[in-house]
Amino acid sequence: KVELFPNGRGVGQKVFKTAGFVKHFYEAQQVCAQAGGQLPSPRSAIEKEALQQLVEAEDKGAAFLSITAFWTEGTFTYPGGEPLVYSNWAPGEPNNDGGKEHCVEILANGKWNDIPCGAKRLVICEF
Ligand code: GN1
Ligand code: CA
Repeated sequence: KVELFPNGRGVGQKVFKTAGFVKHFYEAQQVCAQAGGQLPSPRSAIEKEALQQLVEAEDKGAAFLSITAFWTEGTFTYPGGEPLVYSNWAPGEPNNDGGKEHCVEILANGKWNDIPCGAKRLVICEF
């Protein structure tokens, strides 16, 4: 437990840990892969809440999720194309604003919003 304080959270078999910096989506993906993890795929409200706590505590704005609509325009999936089993979209989202929002952020209130993958967001990895 001690190694998770203050920038990590354990939920069941999963651990979420923030890198403490912001990156574009593709760099964020690489950061997590190089660390032996991946970007977060929250599959339940309890996992969402753990991520929300990290976003709130880090106070560097929203964080990227692993979820994208890159291969399947309009349909968000986990990496590899698996359909979502849980979502927590903000009201009116995903709206594909400007037709260019294929990545997803989790806000400090826990809600999700689709954003451009070129935006910089807090890096949290899932292990
Ligand atoms: C933001 O900046 P604006 O209002 O065009 C957001 C969108 C949201 C929208 C909700 C880069 O768009 O993803 O859908 O607010 N864009 C970014 O009003 O965060
Ligand atoms: Ca959006």
